[in-house]
Amino acid sequence: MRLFLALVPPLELRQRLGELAELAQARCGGRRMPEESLHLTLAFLGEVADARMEELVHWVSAMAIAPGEWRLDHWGSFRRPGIVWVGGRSSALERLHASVWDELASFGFSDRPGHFVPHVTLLRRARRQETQNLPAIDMTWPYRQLSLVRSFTEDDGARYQILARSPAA
Ligand code: 2AM
Repeated sequence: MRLFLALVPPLELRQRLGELAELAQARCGGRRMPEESLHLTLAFLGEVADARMEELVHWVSAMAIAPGEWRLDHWGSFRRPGIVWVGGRSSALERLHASVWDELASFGFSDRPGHFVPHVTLLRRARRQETQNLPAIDMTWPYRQLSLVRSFTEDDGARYQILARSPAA
């Protein structure tokens, strides 16, 4: 199964991100991420065997993370596959990303990316990636726990299921 570790936004922020996704879609086209699917990926694990998934559920369920606040302050895009996102640099998230990958290495996961760009994908397959005239962003995302998420591919896009959460810090 396809798994990743993510931060899930609090409800109020999720709604605001959903509104931004609508604005962005009106300008850029493409497919909007459903509001309930919005997240920040901390670590993409790819295909994972069932037995390994159980180990990960135990690990995440007992994981203590330092709580923090992520400030989102800019729009961005990745050329392929037409991703439009909002995000912000954060040394706290970089530390969390590094410590999660250090622990993942002990499980044998070695696809640690060289570069971490904290972002929330709002659109996929955007026709245009002109974000310069979209409204300025200044949001704070308080986070206290990490989620282990399963991704299912369906005809109209991916669906996500939370398999485990770390205890709220
Ligand atoms: P994206 O939003 O920038 O596309 C579930 O698919 C999550 O994992 C998405 O947030 C996606 O990031 C990320 N993801 C998917 N495939 C990936 C890959 N090959 N490498 C890194 N992250 C990936």
